Amino acid sequence: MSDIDAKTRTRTRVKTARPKLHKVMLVNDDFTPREFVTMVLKAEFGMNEDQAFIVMMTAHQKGVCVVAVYPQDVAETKATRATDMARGKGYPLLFTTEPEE
Ligand code: TYC
Repeated sequence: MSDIDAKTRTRTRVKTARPKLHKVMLVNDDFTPREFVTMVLKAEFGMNEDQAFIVMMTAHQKGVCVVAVYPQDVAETKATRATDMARGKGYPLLFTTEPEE
């Protein structure tokens, strides 16, 4: 094979695209008690009291706060479980997911 042929051959891609991580977002509302939000953050996202309080207050003041990032399936499962915990008590608390940039 000539040099020109070798240079123009297509290379097999070695790098595998890393799947995008997804953010779990905490959305503020006017009804869910602060203590309940903090409890859910600790129970589902493994936060301690201080971490959970900061995330809860950030959502309370800004309207929304990033809770954590995970692979898509984990993010969706955790957001659903956390939201369902609130529905079980009749609260409108909402966790959403979105792909990281
Ligand atoms: N805003 C709620 C209240 O004052 C507390 C709250 C905080 C609710 C964060 C949801 O994502 C939330 N009781």
